[in-house]
Amino acid sequence: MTARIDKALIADSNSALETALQEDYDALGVKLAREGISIDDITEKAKTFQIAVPSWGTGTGGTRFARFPGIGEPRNIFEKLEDCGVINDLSQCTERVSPHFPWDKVDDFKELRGASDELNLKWDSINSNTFQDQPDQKHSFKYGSLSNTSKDSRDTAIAHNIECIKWGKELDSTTLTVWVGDGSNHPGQQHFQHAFERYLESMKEIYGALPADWEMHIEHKMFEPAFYSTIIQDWGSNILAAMELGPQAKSLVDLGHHAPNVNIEMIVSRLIQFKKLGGFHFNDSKYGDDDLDSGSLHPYQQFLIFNELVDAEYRNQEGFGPNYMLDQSHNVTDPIESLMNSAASVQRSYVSALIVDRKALSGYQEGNDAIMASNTLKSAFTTDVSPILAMARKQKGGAIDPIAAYRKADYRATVAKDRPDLGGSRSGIV
Ligand code: PSV
Ligand code: MN
Repeated sequence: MTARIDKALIADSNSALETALQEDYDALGVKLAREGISIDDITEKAKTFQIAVPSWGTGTGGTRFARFPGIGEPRNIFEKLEDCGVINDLSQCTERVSPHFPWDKVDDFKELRGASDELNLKWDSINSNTFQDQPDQKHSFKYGSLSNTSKDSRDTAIAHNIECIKWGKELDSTTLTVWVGDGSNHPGQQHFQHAFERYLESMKEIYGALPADWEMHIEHKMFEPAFYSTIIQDWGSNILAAMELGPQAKSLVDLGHHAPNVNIEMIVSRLIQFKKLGGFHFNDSKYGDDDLDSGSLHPYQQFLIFNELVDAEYRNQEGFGPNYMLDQSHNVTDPIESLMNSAASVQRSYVSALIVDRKALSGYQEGNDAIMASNTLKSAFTTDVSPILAMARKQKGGAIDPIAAYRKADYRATVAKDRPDLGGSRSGIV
């Protein structure tokens, strides 16, 4: 069985909202036309926007204290895919799924390809996992993986990443994302330089196994699980590693992986400038790596990041084409609802950045008119582009109001019948 949202239900849910949407769209069209912008051109661009869904985001998240699973949770990658199919059917901007191995490992990758084809889904970046030991693992990652002092542990981590590339090829993916939790918990525990040398040596072996059309994305994170030092703790170590490895290695920016108040949009600009921006893990954060829903706390920061991205797009910046992906933990919401909301929130930032008056902004920057430069950005940010997002979804066959249509479909209750609670882990971060 393939669980889906009935197209008739989407059409029915849309019919009640269509008149109001058209009125709002026309009114926004008049406002944008005054600024010399064609709303239909922006809507066409909005329709091209895609952001990948992380397979693990479809399950209820948790903290190290507890996890409170909901009903009808997906129990394996096939069921996770079904949920991703629902998200894309309603949102129409999430046609890619990013798997995490070995969590999503299957015996038959052809079967998995068949399942994604049936749901009109494609595969995004492959995430390797060397931050936990597998049940039959001989050489532990307790003291690190790619940078472990033990060659056996390092070799185990290298072999896993190379296997991930092999599995990724079966899914037509072209990116490997490497995030490691390697680091130390005590001052003096680790020799910083030697640990980084070991990491780079291991990464070079994985890089050597990359097909010519693949990229390797390195993800930095300030802390956790190592709380004193982390091997790739910031974008500095990240870009150094990417430069050391070669042109196929780029940096990935997870919004939650920085110290509070860090100017992430400037990091993004630097990575663009040096052709090292590989991609994003979008989420929001108040304290640390909270993995809150994208744009739920800092929508202006998310917009400012897209201001840099759209600027690079308009300038046809060489080597620019980052992967967009969500990476969130949904502890108290239905993951499908959070993922739909977040995808739309990131798409909103993109669309808002599209309506920035770039010529005027450039003039204010050259003339050092700080107030007007800032107001130019604010003007785009405070323009409500919701009608463009809804129209883009509708024109692609999605829902004007994805959450309302999803709730009307009663999807969770329906799939819960086929997905009994397995009573698995109720604690820990997923
Ligand atoms: C680490 O916190 C991270 O952001 C990495 O992207 C992992 O692959 C993911 O979360 C899941 O643990
Ligand atoms: Mn991440």
